[in-house]
Amino acid sequence: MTVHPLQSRFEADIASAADLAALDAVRVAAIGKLGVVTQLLKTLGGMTPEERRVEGPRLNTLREGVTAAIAKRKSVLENTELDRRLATERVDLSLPAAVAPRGSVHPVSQVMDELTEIFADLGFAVAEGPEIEDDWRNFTALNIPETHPARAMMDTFYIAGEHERPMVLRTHTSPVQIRTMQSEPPPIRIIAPGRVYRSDSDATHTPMFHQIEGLVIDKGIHMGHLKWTLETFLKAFFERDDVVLRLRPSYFPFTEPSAEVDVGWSIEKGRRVVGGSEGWMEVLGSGMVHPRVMAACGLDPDEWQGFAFGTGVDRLAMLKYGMDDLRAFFDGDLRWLKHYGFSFLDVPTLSGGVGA
Ligand code: 2NM
Repeated sequence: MTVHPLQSRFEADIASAADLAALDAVRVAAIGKLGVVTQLLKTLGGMTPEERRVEGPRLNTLREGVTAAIAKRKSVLENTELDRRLATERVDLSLPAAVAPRGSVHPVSQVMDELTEIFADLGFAVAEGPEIEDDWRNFTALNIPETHPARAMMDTFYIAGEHERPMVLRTHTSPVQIRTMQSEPPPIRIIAPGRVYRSDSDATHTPMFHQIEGLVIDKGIHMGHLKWTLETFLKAFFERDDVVLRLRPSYFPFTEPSAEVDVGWSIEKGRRVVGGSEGWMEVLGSGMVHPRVMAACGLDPDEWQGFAFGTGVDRLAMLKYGMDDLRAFFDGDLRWLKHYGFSFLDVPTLSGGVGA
């Protein structure tokens, strides 16, 4: 059998097809419905048997050869196309991920996270409670008498309502400690961070602010445990080993004895920083939980002892990060947030060590 003279022409056309479109044009011209080879195959019917015996195998071989050559060339061209795309459509992993503006963490959230992290390292769990509290848990259970000025209309937001007992916007997170003592058996080690409300508004007071309180209840707990815990916490929080504490005797209805806690400050590069003891500033209130508070929560004060402490999260944030106007915290000004805000995952911990 001789090779059809058209075979080499089509093979040359196929080999020189530069892309898939050009190759398809060759396919249509050769073996498409109106293609040359298809038309030639149709002429077989009008041939003599002798002519057909020569021409039939030759034309079939031609069609098969062209079909196979096209398939082979097609796969080569497809691979070339894929290589080109892989080379040119590369993802540049070195480009910064965020094209849209990135958010930042509010200083209050940042400090809340820092405090939570530090106390978690010390074995404290986080407890939460409602911001609308009953008057009993906010005041009475905490040994705050009916006549105490903190209960006055001008100091506390009362909620009129269907409740038998008056409801208030909690003035501290202490009612969360009350709830915990009522519902969980000791030993207790918790912190209660959250929003609190007082009818007060000037450069250093906002009607809503943030507190964190801590409570430890166990057997044989004394002021030494309180002092060590607060010292360890303040060193971790201010990220300095030279934090000095001063406990001043004080009075709170819910603790006895009570102590206000000052930290020493000193001047570094013309700025007042925490550390050393050139002067003092108050950062915490604390004391041993009053036996009447224990009893109100159903705990026997002869069996259990505990210490508690409380501080303002906003004030701690101002102190640590050098912000001067408390009102700016809640203005929602994005320029302020951009200036003072934090990036994610930037929280110092006790285990991370000082200066981490
Ligand atoms: C403070 C200061 C001292 C305190 C006491 C209690 C409770 F519920 F255990 F009695 N919770 N928080 C406390 C004690 C809070 O804040 C300045």
